[in-house]
Amino acid sequence: MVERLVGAARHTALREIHGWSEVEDRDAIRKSYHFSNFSEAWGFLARIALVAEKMDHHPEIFNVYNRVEIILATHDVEGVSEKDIRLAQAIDGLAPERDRKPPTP
Ligand code: H2B
Repeated sequence: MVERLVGAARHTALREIHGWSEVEDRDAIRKSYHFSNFSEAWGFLARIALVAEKMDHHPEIFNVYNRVEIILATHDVEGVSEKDIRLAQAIDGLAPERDRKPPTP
């Protein structure tokens, strides 16, 4: 049974995924990715689709030209669960290296 992440477990989980932030008006997390052009952005989305289907957990996706915004939430718990954290990590694994790690100072 999947549970909504709250408290210390939530804090720790969110610290493990770089660049993801909490959505303001609902319990979900979001991240934006930027590419050189539409083709690169769409290639990224195609790879996300395969991973999401395999995980049976699906992101909300917004695309405008070279920009991709991903929002993750778990419907069953109306909030963020471990499933979203795992999908966020998988999506970051498909992203360009610059979007996976904190910027070097
Ligand atoms: N995706 C997301 N983001 N949240 C869910 O709760 C969810 C899903 N549930 N994909 C899955 C499918 C569920 O509807 C099926 C039946 O497993």
